[in-house]
Amino acid sequence: MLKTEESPIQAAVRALHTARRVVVATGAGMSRESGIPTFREALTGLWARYDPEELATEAAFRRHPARVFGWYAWRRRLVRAAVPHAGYHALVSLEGLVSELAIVTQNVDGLHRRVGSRRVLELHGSLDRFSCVDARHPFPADRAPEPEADTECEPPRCERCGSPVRPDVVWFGEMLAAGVTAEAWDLAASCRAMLVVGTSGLVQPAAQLPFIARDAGATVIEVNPEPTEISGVAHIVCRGPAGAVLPALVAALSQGATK
Ligand code: BV8
Repeated sequence: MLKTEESPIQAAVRALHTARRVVVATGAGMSRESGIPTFREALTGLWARYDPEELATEAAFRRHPARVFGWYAWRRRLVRAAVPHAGYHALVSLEGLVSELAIVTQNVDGLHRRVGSRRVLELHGSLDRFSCVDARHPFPADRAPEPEADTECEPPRCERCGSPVRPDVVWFGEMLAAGVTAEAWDLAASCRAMLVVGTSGLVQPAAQLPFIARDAGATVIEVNPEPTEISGVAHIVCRGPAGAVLPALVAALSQGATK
């Protein structure tokens, strides 16, 4: 995919320039430069001794509701304090440079929506929403307790059935919502270019998206400072942080657009 004298950014610009439909698939690395730790890093403080894949399950919540609810309250505080970096704003600008752009994110922090990206599919739900664990009755976010310190926190009870309230995210062992999954798979199978940003490609089924795009003939472009499970399927690899690579990519694309 790379011409000999081309840099990865130039090759990516060439692919984006001709792509009618572009999908950007993002993972936890997309929020790293906004101060939100990724899953593979050690968690800080109270949570350093727990494995996220242990805490992010219904079984953990039913066994230790205050610990799991407190962990999400801690993450919500991090997210509220987070400032979306230049890479987020570059993706908003990218909407004006390609015919059709959709963001499919594994992240639950809502940062793409916060900066104004228009079409965002949240495969794994959102920290901003709550529902009860037994019947998934919605629970008003403004009623959720917001403990100041990083401590365990008893979840509120559902006003309709009395079961404990959980964050409205997809836990390990849970199915993704059918609608958003179907839409994301359709986009991956019909896009002409897919930017894969900040994901280790370890969590299924989200990790299939770049493979679906590649099999459908799209150009797959990875943006990540480290090699990942996706690197082997990417036609173009931009080795670097999202906060630097995405602005550089969009600046080069917009210069090309004005030529
Ligand atoms: C499912 C929401 C059907 C919650 C998340 C055994 C039993 C049950 C299931 C399984 C099983 N074995 C496998 C499975 C399937 C399981 C899975 O994939 N497990 C993995 C661990 C092997 N998947 C599921 O359970 C899914 N459901 O399969 O249902 C089913 C049902 C029953 C039984 C079988 C199958 C549901 C998965 C969704 C889980 N929920 N999030 C919450 O957030 O608390 S997943 C969560 O972790 C994130 O959403 C994200 O998806 C994932 C973390 O991955 P990444 O985003 O890639 O982040 P990571 O930290 O790994 O990597 C960061 C990357 O960023 C790195 O590459 C790094 O280099 C890079 N980076 C760092 N800095 C930067 C950067 N990049 C750019 N710029 C930078 N500055």
